[in-house]
Amino acid sequence: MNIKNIGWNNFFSSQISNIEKDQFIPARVYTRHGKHYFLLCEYGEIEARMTGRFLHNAIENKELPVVGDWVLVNFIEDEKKGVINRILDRKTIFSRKYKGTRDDEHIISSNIDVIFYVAGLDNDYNPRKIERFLTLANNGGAKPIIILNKKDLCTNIHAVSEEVSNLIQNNDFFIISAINEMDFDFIKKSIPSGHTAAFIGSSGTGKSTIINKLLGFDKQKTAETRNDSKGRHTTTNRELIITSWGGMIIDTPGMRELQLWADENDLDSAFFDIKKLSENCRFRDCTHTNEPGCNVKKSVDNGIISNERLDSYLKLKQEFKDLVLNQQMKKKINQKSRNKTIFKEERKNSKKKKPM
Ligand SMILES: Nc1nc2c(ncn2[C@@H]2O[C@H](COP(=O)(O)OP(=O)(O)OP(=O)(O)O)[C@@H](O)[C@H]2O)c(=O)[nH]1
Ligand SMILES: [Mg+2]
Ligand SMILES: [Zn+2]
Repeated sequence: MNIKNIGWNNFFSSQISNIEKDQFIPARVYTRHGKHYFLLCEYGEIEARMTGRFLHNAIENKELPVVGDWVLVNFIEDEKKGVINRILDRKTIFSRKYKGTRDDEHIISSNIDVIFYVAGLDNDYNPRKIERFLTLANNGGAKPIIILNKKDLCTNIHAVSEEVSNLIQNNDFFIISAINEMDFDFIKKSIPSGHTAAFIGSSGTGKSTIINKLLGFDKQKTAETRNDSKGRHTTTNRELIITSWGGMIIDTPGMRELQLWADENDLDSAFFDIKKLSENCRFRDCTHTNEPGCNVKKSVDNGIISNERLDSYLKLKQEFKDLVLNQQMKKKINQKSRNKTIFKEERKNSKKKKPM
């Protein structure tokens, strides 16, 4: 396998030292089952695990490989097995916050060029979810594209289309019916050979159905959407699939929530209209809640932006503030933990050096 066909380029090759070149081969993670990683490399598909040291030193979740990552592997050719030594820096990521109290970054996939957010035009459609997605996508560097699926179940396509086009600025969006659509060229064109796209969204919105149509055969299992909020979670694993035209696709399990993982600029670019309007607020640090001379509030009263959009912005802003605070606290804890590991290793090494 020529690894250039699966996304290998200068960004990654420039990260490898000459010593590493002699010891390791680069490989891309295409799926993972527990501690078993399945990789693609010049020798084809191989299975790999992490070194004990790697696992031991990984304090944060983002320090472990995810689907899409490029890793350096110590490859044992006879066994077709490898040991992962390190992860190469990621070019792009799509992350959310781990649900619940564990304030950790959850990288859903890495080194993706495009990220498709699939929403179902049945009961899943919610413009607030699209705003949230765009904020997260802005953080990771991949190009966001929105697919509104199940057009056949929607009676007010015109209104939805108008609403979404007001939310997305220069980003693309498509309204489709995956079960009826014959031509998927518009999606294929966004994933040229050597490029990688990930599909994300709630369970049952049709991600796997779209992927099967793109592939031309039913590779991914699909199942009827449940009518309650639980969803079915038909896809249970992330997997990178190489298509016949050379583009790569990552299917992901449905997500109920996209908790914020972003920085302030990401929020500003997703809410570009609010950002612009706020330039004319009387106070520079206006919170757009109850200050006099707030141009954002005035614009809500004048119908320029909706109250829901402003609420959504303020909610994300608060989430962002909480995230920053928690991160500062966590950084301190992690640093302590790292210092402890370094201290232990130093002690171990100094013991080894002692003469017998
Ligand atoms: N009516 C209608 N149903 C669709 C459309 N696209 C997909 N479906 C149906 O929606 C259901 C869920 O589709 P999946 O492709 O399994 O959804 P998914 O997003 O992969 O779900 P998870 O794997 O659970 O995240 C299936 O029964 C599909 O046949 C569409 O355009 N219209
Ligand atoms: Mg699926
Ligand atoms: Zn204001």
